[in-house]
Amino acid sequence: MSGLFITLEGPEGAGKSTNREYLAARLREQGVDVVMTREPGGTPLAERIRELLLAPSDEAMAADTELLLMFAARAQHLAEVIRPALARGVVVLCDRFTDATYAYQGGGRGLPVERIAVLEDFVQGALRPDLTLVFDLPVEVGLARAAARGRLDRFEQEGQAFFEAVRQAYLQRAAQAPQRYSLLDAGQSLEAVQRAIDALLPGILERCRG
Ligand code: Z5A
Repeated sequence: MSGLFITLEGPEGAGKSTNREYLAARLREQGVDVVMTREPGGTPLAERIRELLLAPSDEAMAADTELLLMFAARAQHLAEVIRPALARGVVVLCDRFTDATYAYQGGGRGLPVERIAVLEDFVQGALRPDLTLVFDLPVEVGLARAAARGRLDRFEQEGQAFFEAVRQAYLQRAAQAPQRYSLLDAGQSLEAVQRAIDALLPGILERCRG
């Protein structure tokens, strides 16, 4: 038995967490067993690494340190949560995964894609998400939503150019493998975004049951 691995991606304030809850509720209504999790984080140790990654600090974090911490947290998360859930046949809904590394550390920080790919293969083996929902929206809209929450984390303190590069990296990845990615216009009202998720549900349910 093998579950389904669904990731939710996109820039700041795109609505990933809100819509992860929504998709989980729709799937559970249909009797599907769902585990919700997030990255960086998802286990106590990985959440401690998340704190290191997100806390603003006087010491600038080297881009490679950031990259390795992302994958260290991911290795723990895969071992403790994701792989066991998939082995039980559960649907895993994960708020961000390795596409975020390609977008933020690759697109945003400018690290070579090949370096990320080596770590991806090392940490994940052959495991890749079955489906990735990319919530796309203009950078300024997402940043305004994030700013409305108050104190900014280390990533949210980056400038517009960083987030434009992140957005473009997501769009490029989605365009390169349209069979794995579903691109959603997250700049619309929440109701409209959730109608778009509803439209994806039959296909997701078919894959859960197939
Ligand atoms: N990161 C990385 O660099 N590399 C990696 O490999 C990974 C992560 C895995 C933490 O992620 C940081 O880690 C992240 C990238 C980096 N950078 N930052 N910052 P995170 O997922 O915890 O942080 P986040 O992206 O900032 O999450 P977020 O801002 O909470 O965004 P969200 O989950 O997409 O949005 P939300 O919480 O569902 O919604 C935000 C607000 O907008 C909220 O008030 C909603 O009610 C509202 N909202 C949502 N949708 C709508 C619509 N459609 N209309 C109007 N208002 C809406």
